[in-house]
Amino acid sequence: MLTFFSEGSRQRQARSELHDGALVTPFERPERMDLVLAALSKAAFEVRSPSDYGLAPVLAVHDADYVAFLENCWQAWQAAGHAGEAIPNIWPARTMRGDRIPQSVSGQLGYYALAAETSITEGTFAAAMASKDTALAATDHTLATGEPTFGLCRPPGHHAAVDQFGGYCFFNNAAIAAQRALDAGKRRVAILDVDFHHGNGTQQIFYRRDDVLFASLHGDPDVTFPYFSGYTDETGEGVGEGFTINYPLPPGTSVATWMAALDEALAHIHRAECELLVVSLGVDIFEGDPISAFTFQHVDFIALGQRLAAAGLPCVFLMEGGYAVEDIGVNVVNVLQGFEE
Ligand code: SP5
Ligand code: ZN
Repeated sequence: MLTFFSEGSRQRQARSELHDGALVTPFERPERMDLVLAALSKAAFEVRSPSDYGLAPVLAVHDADYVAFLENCWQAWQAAGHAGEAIPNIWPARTMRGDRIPQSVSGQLGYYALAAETSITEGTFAAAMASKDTALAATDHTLATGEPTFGLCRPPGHHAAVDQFGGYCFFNNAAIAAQRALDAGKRRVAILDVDFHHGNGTQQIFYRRDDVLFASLHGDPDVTFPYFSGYTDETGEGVGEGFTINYPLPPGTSVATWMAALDEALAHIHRAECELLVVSLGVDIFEGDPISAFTFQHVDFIALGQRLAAAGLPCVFLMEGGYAVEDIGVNVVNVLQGFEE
C-alpha cells in the first residue's frame, strides 16, 4: 500500500511526559516512526514525501487563535524564562472562568490543553505541520485513484479538538483529512477510530454535523484516558444526532468481543452511506502496549485489515497511537496487508 511520511515529523523531540507523577521520556517518541518505516520497507511498501499544504486545511477544522497559540507557544515560554518544556499546570476548572484567554503563556497552556502529559517543545509545531501534510497527501491520493493509502502521521491527531491539544496530539489529522474529502466533493465521510483511547477531539469537531460519521472503539473512559469523553450516550447533537457512535469496552476485552463491536460500527457506517473511510489507526490495542489494556496479538491485526476491506469503501489509514515500540511496525503492516489480501 502506498505510504506517505514526512521527515518533518522528527522535529518533535520532546524529553518530558508527566506519567505516574514523574517526568519520563515520552511514550510517543520519534523511534516509533523508524520501526514502522523498517517494517514497511521489509514488506516492500513504497514511501513518498507529502507536499506542503500550508495552514488553510488546518484552519478548516481548528480555530485560528489555537493554531497561533501552537505556533508561538515555545517562543513565548522561552521568553518567559522557563527552563523546561512547556507543560500546563492550571486549567479553567468547573468552578472558574472558562471564557477568558489569559495573556500569560502559562494561562494559555491551561486554556488550550486538555491533558498535562503532552509538552510543547521547539519543533512541535513543525512536526504537527508535517503530520497533517502526510494525512492530506494520503487523502488526495485515495481521492484521485480510489486506492487505499497509509499516512504515517506523527504526531498523532485524534485527541486534538477544535481548540485543544493533548494526548500527544496537536492537529487532528483525521478531521483535516475528512474535511479535505468533503471539500473535494464527497458527500459523507466515515472516521473509524480503532485506537485504544477515545478520539475525543475528532468527536468534538464533528459532533453537530451529519457529513462526517464518527465511530470509535476504545477503552471504557470510566477507567481509561481521556475519562471525560467516549461514553455510549454521546451520539451527536442537532443534525449530528446519530452520526457519533461509541463502543467503550472494558480493559482486557477479548479480540472476539472487540471484533463484534467493529462489525456493528461497520454496519452503522454502511447504513449511513459514507463515501470514504478514514481509519484512525492506533495499534495501542496490542496486548503488549505499555499504556493500554486490550489484547490484540500480531495476527489479530491481519484480521482487522481484512474486516475493514470487506466494508468495500475507498480507505485512508492514518497513524494514531501505538507505544510497544518493538511491535508497532509489524502490527501496522499486518493491518495494511490484511486489507490488501
Ligand atoms: C494518540 C494516543 O494514543 N494518545 C494517548 C495519550 C495517553 N496519555 C495518557 C496516558 C495515561 C496512561 N496511564 C496508563 C496506566 C497504565 N498502567
Ligand atoms: Zn491511543
